[in-house]
Amino acid sequence: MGKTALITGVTGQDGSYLAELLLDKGYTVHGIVRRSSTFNTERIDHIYQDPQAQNRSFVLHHADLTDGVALVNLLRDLQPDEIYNLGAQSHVRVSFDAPLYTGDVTGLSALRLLEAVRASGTQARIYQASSSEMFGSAPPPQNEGTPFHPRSPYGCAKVFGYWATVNYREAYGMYAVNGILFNHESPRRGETFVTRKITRAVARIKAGLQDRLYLGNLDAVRDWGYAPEYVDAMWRMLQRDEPDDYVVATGEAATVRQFVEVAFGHADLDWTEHVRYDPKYERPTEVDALIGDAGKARDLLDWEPKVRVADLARIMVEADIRQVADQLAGATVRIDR
Ligand code: NDP
Ligand code: GDR
Repeated sequence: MGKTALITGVTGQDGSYLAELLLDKGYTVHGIVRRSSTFNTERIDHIYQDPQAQNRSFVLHHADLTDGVALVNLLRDLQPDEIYNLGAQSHVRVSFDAPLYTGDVTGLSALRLLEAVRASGTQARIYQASSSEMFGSAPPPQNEGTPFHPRSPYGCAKVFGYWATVNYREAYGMYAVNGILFNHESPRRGETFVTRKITRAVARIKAGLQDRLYLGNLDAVRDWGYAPEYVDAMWRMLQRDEPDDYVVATGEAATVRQFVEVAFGHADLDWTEHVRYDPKYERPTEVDALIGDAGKARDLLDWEPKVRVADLARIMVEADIRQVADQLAGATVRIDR
């Protein structure tokens, strides 16, 4: 019998790639989808299985991370082998506008899920989506031993989730791990995160659909990797004999400005003609530089990233150019695999 996994945040960037990976490995995958007045399953429509189909390997359930009873009931019924907690209000800038909501969904929900595991008697291994944002103003390179100094309500919430996971591991002997993932992107990245905002604008400018791109701080340094490779690291963390916490990163640094230059360059555009500053996109406190040291993941998980930032920008620009072309042709918009 194959294993069973539950993914929260299955409709997000990482959830969609992780669902594909686990299905390929023969898992039965269950995902939590929150109720929305518009469709929010675009990233997983291509793997959707009809509720009437026999022997489904991909099953969606309506639930919400803020509803602890729903989580207990679901876990009691499913008794999964692995749980990946990817659900979150994941936008750092938005967390300053909705700090309490972010604290609840992104922070407290990690604890809610751990308690639901206990209450339901599930023996599942648990992955918590921790973040390099927890390091905040701690100088790079950051690794598993770097002290946290979060710089946003989102970062604070993730620190709470991190320690709740460590505490449940120590208190109850749970197999619970933190993946401390640095920024990772793809053609499925949400349109308001900076890389996708840039690559989507490049495609639209190239097609004559827009002329300007307004951005905030171009000096921030990030360590950008490729999302499909990062979900593989998540899976590897749950296959070890002992639970532990791991940094996942490329170790390569680039500024937002450099990403802009490379992305516009791929489409033969001069970025200085199109990019303008809008202070609206600045944060009250910024994270200046995140550059990860993923040596532990390399040594213990045998995990190594292949896609570097220039390739990543190219992959995303090309996908957005195809998507804009599809839109202009009136075709069904494709989600790049
Ligand atoms: P996304 O923003 O793309 O996806 C977030 C997911 O969480 C979506 O499926 C969303 O549902 C779901 N969600 C939001 N609120 C709730 C809720 N109340 N109940 C249930 N589900 C909810 O994030 P990513 O895929 O990029 O990231 C996955 C996780 O990894 C997140 O926890 C993020 O904070 C963390 N992370 C991400 C990094 C990155 O660079 N991408 C780096 C480090 C950590 P809906 O589709 O309905 O909005
Ligand atoms: P981040 O990603 O905050 O690192 O969090 P984001 O892409 O939002 O910002 C990266 C950097 O770009 C600067 N920036 C802008 N950002 C946005 N979104 N929009 C702009 O117009 C803009 N202009 C400049 C930002 O100031 C920042 O320095 C992401 C999320 O996926 C988190 O969930 C995850 O935990 C971390 O990565 C690791």
